[in-house]
Amino acid sequence: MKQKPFNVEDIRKSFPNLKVGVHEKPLVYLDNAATTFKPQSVINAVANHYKSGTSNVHRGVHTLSQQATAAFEDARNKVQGLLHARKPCEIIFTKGTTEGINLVASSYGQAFLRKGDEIVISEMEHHSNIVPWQMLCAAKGCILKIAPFNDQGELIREEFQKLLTPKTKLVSIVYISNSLGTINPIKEIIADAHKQGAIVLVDGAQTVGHLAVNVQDLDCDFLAFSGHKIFGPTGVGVLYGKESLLDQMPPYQGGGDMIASVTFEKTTYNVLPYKFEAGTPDVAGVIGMGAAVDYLQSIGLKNIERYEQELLNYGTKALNAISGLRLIGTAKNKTSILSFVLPDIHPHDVGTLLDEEGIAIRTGHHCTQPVMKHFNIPATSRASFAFYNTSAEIDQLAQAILKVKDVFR
Ligand code: C6P
Repeated sequence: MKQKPFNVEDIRKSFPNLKVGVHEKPLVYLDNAATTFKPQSVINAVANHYKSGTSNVHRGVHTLSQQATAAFEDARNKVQGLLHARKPCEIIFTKGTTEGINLVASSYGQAFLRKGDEIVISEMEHHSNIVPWQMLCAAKGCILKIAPFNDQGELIREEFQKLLTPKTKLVSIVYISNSLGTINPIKEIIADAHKQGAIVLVDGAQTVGHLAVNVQDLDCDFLAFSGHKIFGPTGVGVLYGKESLLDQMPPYQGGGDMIASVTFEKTTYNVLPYKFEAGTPDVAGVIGMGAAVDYLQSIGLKNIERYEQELLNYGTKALNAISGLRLIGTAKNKTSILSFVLPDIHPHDVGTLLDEEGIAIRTGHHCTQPVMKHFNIPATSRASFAFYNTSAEIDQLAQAILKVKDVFR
């Protein structure tokens, strides 16, 4: 796909939501790790499906159904291209990252994990990559092991390696932490785990759409992400899985579309990827996610990565200049997420006062309570950038934080 030169002002014009005002101030949206705004092309793709293309997929011989099926499968090809997967059948459409991880825990876990087997995750996981494994361990008698991170928020590789034994059957690790911004050395982690014969699931929720991802180069066995964090619709996502593994796994849910034949005596299952896509999918959402992939490709992941690193460097300097402000997550290899605390000011107060200035950030534990426990804090304020943010917006953020400090002085 042809890429235009990177121009943030042009890019901003594609996002209608950037134009809204909050408290009669222009909106500064810095909550992109929670969800991203949608370019007009994504909004059009979803609206056009409902305006003139509404139909179910894989079920009809009529024209609209054929067209919807073609657009739906085209979105699968686009995601395959984005992730550099070997085949489209390795792309399973889900509701999002959470469902992708639950699918693996439930299907792979139930079929292949046994009592005493070990699962390794890290201390910086989102709850979506903790709770499904705890549930599996409770059901099957497996053991969950936790790889720690240091006070910069970097995974301690030697400690992780020490946890890997021949009993380790599965490793599930976040690529980029949503509360620290740390970029984990995921390729090395995957290689470590494979040496012990463990399979690896990568939580790519904060990665896809920010870094170029090549699942063949990483050699991950599974990777999950959400459409709404890659400038696509909410309610859709992707689980990538190696064909050889997906083929061996039992279905996650039963219902329409995932079967080859059904009798009361015996049901046989559909081929990949449909075996894992029971019921009517979010057709418009998947088509919208395909449009989001097109949009990302038109800007170029390398350009996005470079620009977001510039924003991170600028933002880190700006926030470090505020006396008393402490950044939580100072890894050498980081992406554009800045979590911080201010002495004696609760993050919820920071969030509320920034909102009055038109600045949207997230405050709380960010669904990573163990990360908060590590730093012995209840919550952080988190500014998270996307490629449509600007250094001027970061200046506004810094000014507004100074104002918050004045209010509490
Ligand atoms: N993090 C945040 O504000 P879902 O909800 O399924 O789209 O994504 C879950 C998820 C899993 N892993 C990571 C690393 C994530 O960041 C998230 C979602 C949002 O940070 C909402 S809690």
